[in-house]
Amino acid sequence: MSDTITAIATPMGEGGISVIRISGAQSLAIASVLFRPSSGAKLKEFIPQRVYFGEILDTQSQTCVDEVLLTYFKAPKSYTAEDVVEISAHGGLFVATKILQLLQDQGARLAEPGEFTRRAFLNGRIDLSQAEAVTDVIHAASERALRSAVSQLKGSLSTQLNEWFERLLAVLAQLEASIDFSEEGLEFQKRETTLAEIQAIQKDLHALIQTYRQGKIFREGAQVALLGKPNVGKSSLLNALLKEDRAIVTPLPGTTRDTLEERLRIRDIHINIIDAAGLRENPEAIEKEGMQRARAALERADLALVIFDSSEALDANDDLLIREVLDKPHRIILNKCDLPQRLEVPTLQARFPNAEFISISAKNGTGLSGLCDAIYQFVMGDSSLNETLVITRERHRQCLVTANTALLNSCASLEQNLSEEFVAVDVTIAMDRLAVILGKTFEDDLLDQIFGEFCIGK
Ligand SMILES: Nc1nc2c(ncn2[C@@H]2O[C@H](COP(=O)(O)OP(=O)(O)OP(=O)(O)O)[C@@H](O)[C@H]2O)c(=O)[nH]1
Ligand SMILES: [Mg+2]
Repeated sequence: MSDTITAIATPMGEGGISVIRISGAQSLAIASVLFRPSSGAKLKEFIPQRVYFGEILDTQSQTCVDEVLLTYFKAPKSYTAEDVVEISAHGGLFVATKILQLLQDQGARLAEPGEFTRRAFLNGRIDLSQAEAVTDVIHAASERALRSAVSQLKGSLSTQLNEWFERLLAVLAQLEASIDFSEEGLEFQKRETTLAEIQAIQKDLHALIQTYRQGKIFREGAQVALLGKPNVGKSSLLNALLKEDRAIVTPLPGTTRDTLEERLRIRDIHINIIDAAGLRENPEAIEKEGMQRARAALERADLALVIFDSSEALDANDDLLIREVLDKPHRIILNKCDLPQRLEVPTLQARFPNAEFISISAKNGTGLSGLCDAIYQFVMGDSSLNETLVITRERHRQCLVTANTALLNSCASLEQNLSEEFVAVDVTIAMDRLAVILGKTFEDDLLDQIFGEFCIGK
């Protein structure tokens, strides 16, 4: 049986209330040593899911530490599926820490980060993808991120994966029956039927993998890089979008040397916007390093905002830029629209035949709302995806990619008339990967990694 753990569940600081949480078989016994309900109720009279008002007593000095509310959740109807007690004290760091210490003195152990949720998982109340969704809910910084996290928490992903798992299990059972009775020349299910079923699952699974780009952007925010040759106004644009003087702006080319990353909110989404050194040919030594960082930012970016100075003619440095950004999703920004225009727009349009061109002035703010709309539309992508299931984690994507390959292999084996054993091996691999996402099978290392991301008390 696991021990009883405790932690402060609210942020470390001053606030309205602090919640101290206890979980494990001894929760109520430990709490009741310190708690004096004003109603005079006895421990065994405590009714689950009911809130009791009373005092926490320092047992040594017999003094009142604080007036608190205590809630008792009886196993399995609690967050961890164990007996849980939550004490809501006044929101001060000292008082919460004092109560935490008193609980430890009575034998509760300080919880590790994420240990409450880990217990909820180990006790089978939620699966691993739901446990991961708990941190996603906590870290959600936008409406869309929150919606997808809550849907995963409620089991939308689990339901889909479990359905595929069960269908593959049925396929596997048929295959194994055919293997066992192959001597007798019996075929339990037509190979075409098995093939059609695996293909149907593979198709849907592949579609789910495709949602990762969108899902990751929802969870982590899109990476948007500002790129252009020196002096086109990248840093000015960053400052204009942030509405603060964040980056240094000067009339000298080569002002920005390092990359600078800031968070920007556009309606209900957030993006990480990166200002970088200008790209140009024949850079000096320091510039070279800055340009390397700019290229790294481009590499990581989901979207490149490619900036040109519309008051100047195109030159070799613009050309260098154009070659480097063509492979990335991009939008073309023509800055300095407040100055006389000298840029050969048709020439540029020929280089970016399908791109959207947005004319702005970072200096006086013209066109910025249109630019924000374009970024927003890029992030939201194909709106048909918005309400359906998305995957948001690299761990899930990797498992699904392996499962997808295995299913394709099993289809190939069926089509080539190979024996059922070959097909079964690949179906098993696919099922195993689905099981890993759900945490039906797991290694402790993986749990340490997942729950290590949590805060203490969650
Ligand atoms: N008139 C006008 N000037 C601008 C505009 N945007 C930027 N500038 C000016 O252009 C010069 C360069 O601006 P920066 O924002 O430093 O350009 P940058 O692309 O970050 O330059 P590097 O960091 O050197 O690569 C500054 O003098 C800005 O004031 C604009 O929209 N209109
Ligand atoms: Mg700059």
